[in-house]
Amino acid sequence: MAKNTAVFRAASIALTLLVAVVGCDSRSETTGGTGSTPTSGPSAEGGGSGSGKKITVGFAQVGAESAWRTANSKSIQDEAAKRGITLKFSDARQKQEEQIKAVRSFIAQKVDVIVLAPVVTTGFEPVLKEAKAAGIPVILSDRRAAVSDESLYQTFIGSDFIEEGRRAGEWLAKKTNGKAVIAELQGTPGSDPAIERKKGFQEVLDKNAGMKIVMSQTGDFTRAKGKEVMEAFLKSPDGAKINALYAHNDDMALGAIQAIEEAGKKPGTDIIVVSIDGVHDAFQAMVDGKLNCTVECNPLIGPQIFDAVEKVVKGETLPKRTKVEEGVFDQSQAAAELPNRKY
Ligand code: GZL
Repeated sequence: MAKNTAVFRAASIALTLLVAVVGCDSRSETTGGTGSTPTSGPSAEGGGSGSGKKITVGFAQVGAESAWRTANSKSIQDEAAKRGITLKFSDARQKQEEQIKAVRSFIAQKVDVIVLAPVVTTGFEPVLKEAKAAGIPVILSDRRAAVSDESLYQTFIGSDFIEEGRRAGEWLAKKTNGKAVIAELQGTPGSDPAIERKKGFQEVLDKNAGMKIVMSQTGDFTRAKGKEVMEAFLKSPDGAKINALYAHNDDMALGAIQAIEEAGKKPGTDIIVVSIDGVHDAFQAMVDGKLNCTVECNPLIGPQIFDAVEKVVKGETLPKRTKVEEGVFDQSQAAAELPNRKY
């Protein structure tokens, strides 16, 4: 009798262990901003690396600061689920130390590929070296990291931010016949998009002596901060002279629009507003006549990211840069385009 009980107990322990391993392997996992214990996401089938083994990807996302970022995260999570790839997702709440912690956690978990959207360009080289030393390839998503050794990442998949800044500047130059007193809401200090969107816009100012930025400050890509900074701009001594706003993203522009209205001015008329991203609410603001132009920055790069992941897992070499195509939209196209917007 005792022998049968021991055999039964051993069998039930083995069975429990087997279920536990299968159960946690077939779900995508999401870690909160603190790199906390992953919670399970949508389950998924398939996603093998060709050798039958399921691919596991660690994704260190910037945060959830804007509608663009929300759409970007959804594109990546949906695509992983569609391909049956296990996604360990970390939201760093725009804090670099959280992103570095997440990458280290992915290394410790021995994921197959790490995808990183670096919140700022500097300070990631050490952890990228740790990933390389661990034999885990890294793909840069959305934003670049400054590295002295290009072998620290496989490819960068993102937009041409300098071109986006140029397009915003050129549209404004045309709209104002090259004469504008401009307030600028910059993105996150030290981030790839903020640095390069400013650079591209400045190229146009250098060719139009009548266009001047009279005040410039970061709104950190958020609607709340964009409103707060624009309120301060309007109350400043030169505030009454502002007749144009250049915002590095739509969320800051939408916050600024609220501030302009609360100051008793008409956004889109008294102050021409040009921004970047092309999110749904920006198109609605153009239909409402409050925003004048948005330069598209496509967040829906999930398919490109996982095409690259699957190639890297197979050992293929990728081009160092994978460009994302995008356009420019103003009020003349807003109503027709609004129903087509996917983010
Ligand atoms: C651009 C992306 C920027 C968006 C903002 O690729 O990094 O960050 O323009 C987002 O909306 O917060």
